[in-house]
Amino acid sequence: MFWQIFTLVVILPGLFLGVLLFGAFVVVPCAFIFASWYMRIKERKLQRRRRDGANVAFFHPYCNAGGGGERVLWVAIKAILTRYPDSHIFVYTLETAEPKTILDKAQNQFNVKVEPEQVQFVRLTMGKAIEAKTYPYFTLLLQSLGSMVLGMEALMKLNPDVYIDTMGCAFTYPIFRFMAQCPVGCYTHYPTITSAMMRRVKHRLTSYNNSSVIARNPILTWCKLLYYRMFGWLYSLVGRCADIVMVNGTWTEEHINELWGRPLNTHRVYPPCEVTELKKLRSLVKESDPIRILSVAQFRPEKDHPLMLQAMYELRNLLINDEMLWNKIKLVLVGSCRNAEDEERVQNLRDLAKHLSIEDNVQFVVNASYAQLLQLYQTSTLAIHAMWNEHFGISVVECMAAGLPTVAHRSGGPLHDIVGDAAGGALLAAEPAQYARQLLHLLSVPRERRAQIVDELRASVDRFSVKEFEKSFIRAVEPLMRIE
Ligand SMILES: *[C@@H]1O[C@H](CO)[C@@H](O)[C@H](O)[C@H]1NC(C)=O
Ligand SMILES: *[C@@H]1O[C@H](CO)[C@@H](O)[C@H](O)[C@H]1NC(C)=O
Ligand SMILES: *[C@@H]1O[C@H](CO)[C@@H](O)[C@H](O)[C@H]1NC(C)=O
Ligand SMILES: CC(=O)N[C@H]1CO[C@H](CO)[C@@H](O)[C@@H]1O
Repeated sequence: MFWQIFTLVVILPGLFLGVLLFGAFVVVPCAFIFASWYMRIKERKLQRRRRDGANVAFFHPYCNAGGGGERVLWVAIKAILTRYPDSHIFVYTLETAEPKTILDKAQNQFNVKVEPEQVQFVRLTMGKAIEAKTYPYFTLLLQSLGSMVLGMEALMKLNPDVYIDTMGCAFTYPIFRFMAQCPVGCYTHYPTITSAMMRRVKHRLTSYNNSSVIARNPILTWCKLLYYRMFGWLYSLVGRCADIVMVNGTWTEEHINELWGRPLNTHRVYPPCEVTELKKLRSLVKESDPIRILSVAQFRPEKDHPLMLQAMYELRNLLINDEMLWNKIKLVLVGSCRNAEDEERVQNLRDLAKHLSIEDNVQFVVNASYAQLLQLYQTSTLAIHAMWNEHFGISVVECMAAGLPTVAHRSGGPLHDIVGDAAGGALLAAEPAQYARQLLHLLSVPRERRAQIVDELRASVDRFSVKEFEKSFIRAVEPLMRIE
């Protein structure tokens, strides 16, 4: 009884008063100081920017790696320099190589020429914080928090006017959005977490980096699911801090929209593909040559070479009355083998071809050189692609650029990104019989029409060219570069 009265009369009012005093003497003044400091920084930055041009900073810790992500980085830098000549480019990086070495590599590998005085490198040192091997457990979360540490280091070293992330480090966005007071743009190749990953945990599937102990134990499964959910929630929270989002294709766009839910600020900007050289290739097919159907795909299970062999089998059934034509047709499977498993796969494919008794019409070219591949592009008549749900399908784009009418799988990138409006020269299929019909359809195109189809094919891959990338990239980042 006494305690209840005591609580009512003393503790509760005391608490109330405490909160009130705390609010009046600590929170409000702090907020006030913070706000004025904030405005001053913003004002000072704006003055400098008006006078000297914008400082545009790219976050790309591994800018010398020479992969597809780096091509995006360098082409994007070049595009900004061309469109906004008075801007200053900075690259946050962990690389220790000399600027000249990095820029030379960009020129040799991607054919992008940037002068050393046009770009400055801001060297970061806390690389360990974002390496997956630093964290044996909770890799996803800890790595992301690590990227925040790296982002803080970056901000300490340079506070830019525009921040663009091309590595997909979403956890750095709030830092630059709120602490640096600058607009944030990002180019996302791949969401850090996808709902497919969560589904896999839920259904207790062991995939490459799961541990089977977790998959067998329901409580651990539940914990892991909770962890993924929480991470997904955090990821969507930080992702929404980006003012504009660029994604590299339909697949990524769908996932990012699901997670970040900002379709109006999300732009699809296809990465620049090097298609100009392939577009210059001239066909060297002679009347006496075999009719080659080319497949360019590593000998990996997901590439689904057996589907191509079954399609050939169906094609032979269609050509039962035209032995002459069938004897001329040759499926050429070009691809590399990475290891003994791949070699075994090739052997199995040979056996399957024999089993379907089409072995005389199938040719394997393992580990072809680039020169050999170019020659095959020029001496083939059609191309085929069979992988289900491929995210993009650069090999399809390359075959089309080389002027080969193509039949691709009706799913993923070929369906949503590539074949869409290729007009006649590129077709889709899913079943072996369908493949066979589409191939036959392309084979029976009359010669006059064929030249026209090839031109249309080549024109359609311009959507993936460097020029188109520059145009879409500039259009997307325009709002960031405007001074309001
Ligand atoms: C799972 O593996 C991928 C690729 O190796 C890695 O990026 C990711 O951080 C790993 N996730 C977890 C939870 O270990
Ligand atoms: C986008 O990036 C991912 C990851 O690198 C890749 O798998 C996918 O093919 C890319 N999409 C396009 C359209 O290039
Ligand atoms: C193809 O290359 C891989 C790795 O470079 C090698 O292990 C393999 O033996 C090669 N296969 C053939 C048939 O040349
Ligand atoms: C990294 C890891 O633990 N991978 C495991 C995923 O599950 C398979 C199947 O149980 C194991 O063989 C892997 O070692």
